[in-house]
Amino acid sequence: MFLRSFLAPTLGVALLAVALGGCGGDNAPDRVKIGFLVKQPEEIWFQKEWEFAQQAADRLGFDLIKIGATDAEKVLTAIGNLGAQGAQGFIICTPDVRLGPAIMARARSYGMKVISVDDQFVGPDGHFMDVPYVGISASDIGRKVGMALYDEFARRGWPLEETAVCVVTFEELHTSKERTDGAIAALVEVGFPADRIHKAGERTTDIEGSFHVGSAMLTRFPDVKRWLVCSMNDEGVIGAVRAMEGRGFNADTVIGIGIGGSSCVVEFQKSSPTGFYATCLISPKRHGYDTAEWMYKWITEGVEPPKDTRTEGIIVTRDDYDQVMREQGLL
Ligand code: FCA
Repeated sequence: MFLRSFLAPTLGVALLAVALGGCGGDNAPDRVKIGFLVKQPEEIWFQKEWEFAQQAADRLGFDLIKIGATDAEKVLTAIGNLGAQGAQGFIICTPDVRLGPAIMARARSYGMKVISVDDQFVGPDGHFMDVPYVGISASDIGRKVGMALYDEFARRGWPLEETAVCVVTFEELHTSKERTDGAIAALVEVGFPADRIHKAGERTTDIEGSFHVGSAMLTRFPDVKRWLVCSMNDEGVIGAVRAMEGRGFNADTVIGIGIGGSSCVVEFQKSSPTGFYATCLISPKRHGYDTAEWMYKWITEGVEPPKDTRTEGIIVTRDDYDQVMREQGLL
C-alpha cells in the first residue's frame, strides 16, 4: 500500500515529464524569424543597420531576413514572402512613407508586428501613423550641422561676400526637410544672411542626385568663390562637393558637412583633405541592433517597443572620426 501510493505519483510525474519532454521536442516553436527591409540597400548606412541587426540575431538566436525593397511593389511582395515563411515581424525603412497604410494592412493579414526605422509612415490624413518608430532627432542634428558650418567658416575668416551656402534638399521626406531646415535656421540665427543660402532639391538621395544639384548650383551662382555645403545625409554632400571639385574648388574653398558617418569614411581616408570637412555621426547600431532586439522581445515576451525614439548625433572630422566611432561601438 505504502509502495503503491508512493510509486503512483512518482510514476505519474515521471510519465508526465516524458510526455512533456516529447511534446516540447515535437512541437517546439520554430525559431523566430524577423525581416529587415530597407529602401536603398546600396547605401552604406543601410548595410550597417543590417550588420548590427545581424549581431542582435546572432546573440539572441533568431533568423534575420534582410530584404532590399526599393519600391512599393517590392515592399508588398517582400511582406508576402516573409508571411509565407512564418516571420513574426519586420523592421522597415520604407521607400515611400505614404505606403504606411498598405504596409500595415499587409502585415496585419499575416499577424506580423512592425517597427518603422529612419523614415516615418504617413497616414491618408497626412499625419504620422501610430507605429513604433526609431528615427534621428532630425532638427537638432540639422542645427548642429549649421552651427558647425558657421564655426568653421568663421574660424577660417572667409569673406562673407565671397561665400554662399549650398543646401541640397529632399523636402518630400519629412526627416530630410527637418534636417536641412534645422541647418538653415542655425546659420541664420548666428547671422549668416538668408539671401546667401541657396536651396536646391535633389531627385534621388544619393551621390548622383547631389552631384547634379552641385553642378547646377555652380552654374546659377558663378561669382561665389567659397561654398558651405549641407544636406540630409553624407551622400547629399559628397555629390555636390565632387561637382565643385570638378570645377576647381577644393578643401580650401569648400566646407561640406554631412549627416551619417558611414559613406563619408572614404572621404576622410583620402591622403589629403577634401571639401568634405565633417559629418554629424549618427548610430546605425541603435537603428539596427536596438530595433531588432526590440522586435525579438515583442515577439517572444510581448514587450512592446517604445513608440517614438529619436537618436542623437555628434560632429566628427577626419581628425577624430575614427576614435569617436570606436567609442560609439561603430568600428
Ligand atoms: C534616411 C536617409 C538615410 C539616413 C537615415 C537615418 O532614411 O535616407 O540616408 O540618413 O534617414
